Amino acid sequence: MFYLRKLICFILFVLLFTNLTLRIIAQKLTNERAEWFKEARFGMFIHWGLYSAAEGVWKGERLRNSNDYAEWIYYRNRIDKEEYSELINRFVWEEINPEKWILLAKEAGMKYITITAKHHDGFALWNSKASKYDITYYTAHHRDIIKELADACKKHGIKLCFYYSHWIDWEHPYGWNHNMEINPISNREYDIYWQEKVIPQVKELLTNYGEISMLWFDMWIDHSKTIISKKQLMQLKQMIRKLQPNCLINSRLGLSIEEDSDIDYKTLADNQLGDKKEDFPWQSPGTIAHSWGFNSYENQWKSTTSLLKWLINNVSLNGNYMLNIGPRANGEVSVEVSQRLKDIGKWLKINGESIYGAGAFDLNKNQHDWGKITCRKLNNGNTRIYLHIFNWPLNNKLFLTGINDKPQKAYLLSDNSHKSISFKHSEAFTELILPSKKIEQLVYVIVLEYDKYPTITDGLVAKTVDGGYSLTVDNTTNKKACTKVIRTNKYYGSIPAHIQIDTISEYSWNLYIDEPKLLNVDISYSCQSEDKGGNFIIELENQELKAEFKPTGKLVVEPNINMHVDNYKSFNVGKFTIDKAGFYKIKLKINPENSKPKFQWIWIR
Ligand code: JFZ
Repeated sequence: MFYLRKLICFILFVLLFTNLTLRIIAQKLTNERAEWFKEARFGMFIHWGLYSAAEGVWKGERLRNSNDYAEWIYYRNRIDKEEYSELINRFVWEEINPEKWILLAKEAGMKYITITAKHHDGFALWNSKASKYDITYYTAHHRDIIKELADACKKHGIKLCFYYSHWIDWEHPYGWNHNMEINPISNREYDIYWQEKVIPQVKELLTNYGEISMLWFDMWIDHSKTIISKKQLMQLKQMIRKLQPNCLINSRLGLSIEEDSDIDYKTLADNQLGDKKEDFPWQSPGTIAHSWGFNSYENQWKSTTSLLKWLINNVSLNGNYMLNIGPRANGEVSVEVSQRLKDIGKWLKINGESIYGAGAFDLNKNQHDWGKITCRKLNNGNTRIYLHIFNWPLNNKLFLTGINDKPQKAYLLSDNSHKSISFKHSEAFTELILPSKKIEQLVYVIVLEYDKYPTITDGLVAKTVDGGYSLTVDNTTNKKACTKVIRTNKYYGSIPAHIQIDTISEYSWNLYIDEPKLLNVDISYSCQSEDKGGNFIIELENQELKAEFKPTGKLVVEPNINMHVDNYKSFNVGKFTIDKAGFYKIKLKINPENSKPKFQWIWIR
């Protein structure tokens, strides 16, 4: 009996230990594999295939459904497979040169490319032994675009990655297409597709084209919700690990990084900006207009500055950005696309230090209204903080709230001579006196050099560009309050974020005020009650301002009957005197009585 218990304990211990160590090792390897990816930060997505020749139109009819993804035309416009494959005849082969795409990526400052080796239409851009539905067969054995790209990538030092549509395949009789939600196939049938197309094709891609840096799968729902089984995904993943152990795999394989720590990075939804700092690698795929594949009806182009800010935003949260080009069937990249990429490249040539290999700093992502911060630790123990100024202050004074250490030096990244920018520092506040703005850079970057990794004072409300403090329902120290914030997009978002006050409540904010002054205090709320009653007190140390809620009534948002919302109005409640610079706590105490106010913000300046 005794021995049996000992034996069971021993077995349990071994199981637990090996499982744990294996998981830790897996995570560690994952991180090492993804080092280049974190360094790279910016990549090119290329959507190119038979659909490129349709240009978003089929037999005179534009893409069906309100969705303009031109690479979906086969499915959306219910095209016959043989007719669809005739699109190959529109390709202008003598003009097609994939090396040009690689040169464009290079000029744009991108470090890797991801080409749609096989998209949902099932058509392979390489010489595939596993399926005749491929480019070499249809071009009478003349072209293998994947091979040409692999050579160009090698020549120009760009990492090569493949998009492979594993889940959806409209060409194979047993590949998934969404109509199978009403006309299902069996798991056994799906496995025929899996074993005779997916597994051999991915094997070809990982065997015949040299080093592949990542595979970008595209199933945006979890495997539990569709036909693919976890077993099939594991089979695919294990084969990839065996063939190319350094190849990254994204979460759109259909396994989340939460379910499987061996997945290398998380792919957000299409054009979804990062919103949260993460410690694992992640990426947003983005388009410059809307469609991924070439669409002749495209007309809403994002500006170069928006795209650049998107890249900066992601890096400031430890993320990557992969921006798409959809070349035409003659290989041409439209000028709207190439011009934007070249302009981003020009910016990166000068300012790339704040992007490549840089990452998030510890301050709150929305701390400052002037822009975003990235950070880099140097080998000698020094740290550089990069302030990306999206909104240059009119008075040329830049306020940085929350860093406790004094920088050793400040300069503009685009200034070759690194001429010092003057600044003052006290406690948790740094004020920079910027040179007057020139208009050469889309976004100016200021470098702050520290002789160590600077510490922060967390949770301070930052001084805004115009010198005030905005105390909101989101930046209160009362964490619970933030979860009670009411946001609604009703009536074009005309109802601001607020907290409904039903009982006696208290909120507080921490500030660093950098100079003695008289501060005006305003509060914004909505109060529907006509009854007298309900009051609030705003306190700063031993000073207090007291007032009663006033009815604010309703607001007609649009000149349409019945479109009325609560009216949020700002009221001045008095002044606070600040005798000396320092840390302060501001408290708001609300007694709603019958008035049931909705609190929005306090503004101090
Ligand atoms: C997929 C593809 O269907 C599309 O053609 C393109 O290749 C894009 C990059 O990826 O599109 C998606 C991806 C995610 C969602 C919807 C469509 N999603 O999260 O709902």
